[in-house]
Amino acid sequence: MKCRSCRAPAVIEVRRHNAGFCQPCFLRHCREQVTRTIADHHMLAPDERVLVAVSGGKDSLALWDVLLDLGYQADGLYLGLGIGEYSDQSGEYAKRYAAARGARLVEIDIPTAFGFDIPTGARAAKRVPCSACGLSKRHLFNQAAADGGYDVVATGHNLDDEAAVLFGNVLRWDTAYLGRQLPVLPGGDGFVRKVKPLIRLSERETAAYCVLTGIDYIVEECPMAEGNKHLGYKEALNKIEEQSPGSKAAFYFGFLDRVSELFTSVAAAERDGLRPCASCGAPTTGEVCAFCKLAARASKG
Ligand code: Q46
Ligand code: ZN
Repeated sequence: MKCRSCRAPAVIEVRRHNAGFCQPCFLRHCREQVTRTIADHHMLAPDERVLVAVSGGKDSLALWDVLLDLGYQADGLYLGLGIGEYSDQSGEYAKRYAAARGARLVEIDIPTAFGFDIPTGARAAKRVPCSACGLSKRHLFNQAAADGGYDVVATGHNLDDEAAVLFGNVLRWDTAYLGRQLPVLPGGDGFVRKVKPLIRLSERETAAYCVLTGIDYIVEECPMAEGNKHLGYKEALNKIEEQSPGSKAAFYFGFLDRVSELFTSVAAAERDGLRPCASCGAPTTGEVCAFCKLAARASKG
């Protein structure tokens, strides 16, 4: 197979685009997809300060790398979740990348800063680990970005992630989640803007990007992910994609272009009811935000 752009031998085939790419043209393709996403959704202005949520995995490191290459002022934020060896190792990958690239990495270790780790916190709050983890990440990324004076938080969600989340939201017809499942969540009311610049790249493409640029990333999945619904949805969509390449992109971008607007009012209504958390000041619907509740339950053990 030959490269679609320059006819040199291809190193990767992207069936969704019915195209092969050589190494330089593939890396350019990745940058172009991100540039197009940022422009289409008005994600970032050139002079804005970006905080990239970095896990040490392929998606977040590829995102950070592309944003730096495109000239954005992008710092990384690594959250230590206290998930045993997995957290120790993923933190090392994040730090190694930052050092090699001469980029700034902000680090927050949840056990050190708040006195609990995600598995313990989840047990104490009777939540599944990914739920305790997800709410902690959302809270702490937002807080760190606000405290550090960043204009925007960027996360490495890729096309496979977004299609799988959409699949789950549609299966349950969760209209509030559907209204919030956007590539850009606007800032205001205590929220820093959140953007997902990798939605036009698949998981396989972000992995190839890292391999072809020599970025070392943690390959192991988080041990808590095992058996979660999200992985099941991904597998189901992978089967469909194998039979008809392009299905995931059609499903997700069709939703963004033609359907998502129908649900944004449901999500907007939710935002209207927000007030500052009595304990930390973060926007919440209750008296105390979900993160402060989790921290309080975890400290009682
Ligand atoms: S880190 Fe956290 Fe993920 Fe691990 S506990 Fe679940 S949500 S699986 S992206
Ligand atoms: Zn709070």
